[in-house]
Amino acid sequence: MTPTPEQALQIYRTMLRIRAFEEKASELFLAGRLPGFLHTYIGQEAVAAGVCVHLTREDTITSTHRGHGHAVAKGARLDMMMAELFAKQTGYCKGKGGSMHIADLDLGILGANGIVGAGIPIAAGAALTAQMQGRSAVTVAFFGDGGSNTGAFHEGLNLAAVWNLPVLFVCENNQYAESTPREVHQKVKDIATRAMAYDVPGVVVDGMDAMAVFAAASQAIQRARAGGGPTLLEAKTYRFMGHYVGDTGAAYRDQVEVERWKQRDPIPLFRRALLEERRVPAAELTGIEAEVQREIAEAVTFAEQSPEPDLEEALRDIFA
Ligand SMILES: Cc1ncc(C[n+]2csc(CCOP(=O)(O)OP(=O)(O)O)c2C)c(N)n1
Repeated sequence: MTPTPEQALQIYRTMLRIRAFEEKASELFLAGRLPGFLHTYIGQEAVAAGVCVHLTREDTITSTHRGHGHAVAKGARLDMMMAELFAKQTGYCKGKGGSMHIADLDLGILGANGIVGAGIPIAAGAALTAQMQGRSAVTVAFFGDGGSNTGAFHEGLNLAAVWNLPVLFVCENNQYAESTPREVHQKVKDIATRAMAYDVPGVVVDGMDAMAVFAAASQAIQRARAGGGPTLLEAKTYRFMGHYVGDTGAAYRDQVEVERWKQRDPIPLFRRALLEERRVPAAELTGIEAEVQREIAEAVTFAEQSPEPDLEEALRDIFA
């Protein structure tokens, strides 16, 4: 299955919005303008864009410490995200969460999560809720290759399998868990083979190819909506930058490898496919690119001009 013309342009726009947002955020962070930590998703955009284009507002997602891309793809506003990074009152968590805790329940974004693997059982729980309420909503859990080694992964997959839950587990295998190469922390060649242990389908897809992600996600999501239960989708991808902004990655991976993956940067790859295979006029793509740049500039202005949270805000929304 291939995207409709509207879906194809939506995927392209989403990838650009993620890339531009994070390039700007990295620049601001390195200039000392943002507090906290930033983990960029640059290089992995085809996964969030190719999966989330299938989701409606009623569907839900869980995310990781590398969560900007998932939030953007599920419909988050860039200005509120940027304000959150600036720790301003107008941010998604009123400036109290920062990069790793962006959530919007109305958009079905159940939250980024700094605890590796923790979104997986939350996704199973959200899918169980939808199933018990008789709704056709699905939940997508995004996590990394490192996340697939946690107990939460195995518990989450097991429960989703035995209860036949409408959930798609998307493992973004970007080849590293912090500074540890995947083959050092995992014996299996394909993480998708772990699905076998739970008797659910395990699918490997090229995570640099938005069209391939689209097709694989389409099948798994349709299956989940129709009561067919969970799927484990492993997207082979790569993070172009270090583990966090400030980490160059030079200590644990060689530049030849990085350059080899950059040859398959998902954005120019998809742009070429739009131009050559789908005959989208270049002017249309240039127009989208300009709109996204404008949106980023406006998001930064919005964040800069927003007020700081009140001091009392620190004591609100505390549950324990
Ligand atoms: C439960 C838990 N253990 C360890 C950490 C420290 N930690 C933060 S990110 C990370 C690596 C995660 O790797 P992966 O899941 O592959 O995600 P990626 O960073 O590659 O996107 C680790 C071990 C943590 N945050 N939570």
